[in-house]
Amino acid sequence: MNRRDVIKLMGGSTLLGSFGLSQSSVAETVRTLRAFPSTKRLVPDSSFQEANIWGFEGKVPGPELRFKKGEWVRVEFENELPEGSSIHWHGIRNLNGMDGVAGLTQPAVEPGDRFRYVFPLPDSGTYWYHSHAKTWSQVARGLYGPLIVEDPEDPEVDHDLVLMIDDWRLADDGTLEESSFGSLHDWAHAGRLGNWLTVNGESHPNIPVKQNARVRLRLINAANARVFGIALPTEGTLIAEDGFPRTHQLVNDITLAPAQRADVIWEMDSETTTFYEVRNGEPYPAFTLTPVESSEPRVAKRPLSQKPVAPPPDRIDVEIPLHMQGGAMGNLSEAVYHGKMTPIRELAQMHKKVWAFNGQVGDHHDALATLSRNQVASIEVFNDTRWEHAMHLHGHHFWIQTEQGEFLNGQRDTYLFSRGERAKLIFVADNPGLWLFHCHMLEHHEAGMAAVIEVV
Ligand SMILES: [Cu+2]
Repeated sequence: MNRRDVIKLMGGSTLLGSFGLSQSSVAETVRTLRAFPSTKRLVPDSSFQEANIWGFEGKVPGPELRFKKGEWVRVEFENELPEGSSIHWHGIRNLNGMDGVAGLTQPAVEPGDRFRYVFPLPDSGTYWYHSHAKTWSQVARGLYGPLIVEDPEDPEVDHDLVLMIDDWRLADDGTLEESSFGSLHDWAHAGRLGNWLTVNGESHPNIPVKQNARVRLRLINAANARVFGIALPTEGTLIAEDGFPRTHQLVNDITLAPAQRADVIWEMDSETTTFYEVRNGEPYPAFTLTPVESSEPRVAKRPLSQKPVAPPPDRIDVEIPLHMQGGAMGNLSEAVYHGKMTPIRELAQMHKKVWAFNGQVGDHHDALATLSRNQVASIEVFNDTRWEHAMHLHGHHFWIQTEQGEFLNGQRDTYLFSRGERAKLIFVADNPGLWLFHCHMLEHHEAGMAAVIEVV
């Protein structure tokens, strides 16, 4: 498939037809999300400067969008940024034309322009939205927010807390460090790692919670490249990952790669409790829950009821080998770029490309595979690099089968590959369109870790 075919397919897709709904029946309340530059105090000390950020409605995170399963999202995106942008609805099994990937499912929305996103929500869970144009810069500047989809079967809780975790790279005066945007060193190593942790845009926020409350923690990793580990002070029950239900499991800590989410039910007592980030050096306080007295009744602490977890398919129709190579200390000497075999030195210095899939510098143009609808596909990944990668498939959730043949619990949309790891990402290709498959370490994506999977 070539670029012309991609455009033809985009033009030919009918977004609403497959849902049997006419445009008029969905033209209801429309929420506006404007993206524009703003400022924010990231270091809460007046001897530091405010940072220049880009935010939805000028905020980081952007407004919390909360819907019920089956409802339609209607968002008018207005771009008041100095460059093109778009909104991707991460983890939503979306209509392809609403997936928000600039350059693949839509053109970038240019400054002063607008685009209306209209799509249904087939699944409940914890999701998020973020820019999908020049993401390595735009997401790092703050263009993200939570998207929560409620379900009547959700466990009853006293507090439903969304916790969006990010690391910012700040200069010594507390402003955003901008000179290192686009650093080839970052792109070839672990990506843009920050030096300042925020939760919901605040440094170590203190969140009031009723004594002895049952709390749902919706943890979301919004960082460009940092893998977080959040230690729970006492055991919690992990009920969902990447929005999808999983078999309940008592856990003491949560690992979250970029873009991953985890839903945990946690019982508060009457003590002030701090949750620490523990995967990146010394434990660092992420957020604190402070008990408040309240005469309001608490929800009954019934045993949590288990939502059904879909078993993996018992067949594979299409195997898609994916050899990931490149990066610093890697074994990639040359790769195909724009149809031409190119030495790695030239790729890095002339084009800022340092990663390859199957010997090809990835982009949005060529399909890695073309699948017929409802085929069961297995992306058989070999991470032949010295770096971790958080691989994200758009429009679908996959099962993960380890090299030993075991399936991990549940389904995810983003999976963290360790160095040298082999695993299969298995999914039912039930959503037609052009779907990006890429590393969510956003610098890796830009530097070559991207492919398109086409479902016809
Ligand atoms: Cu990566």
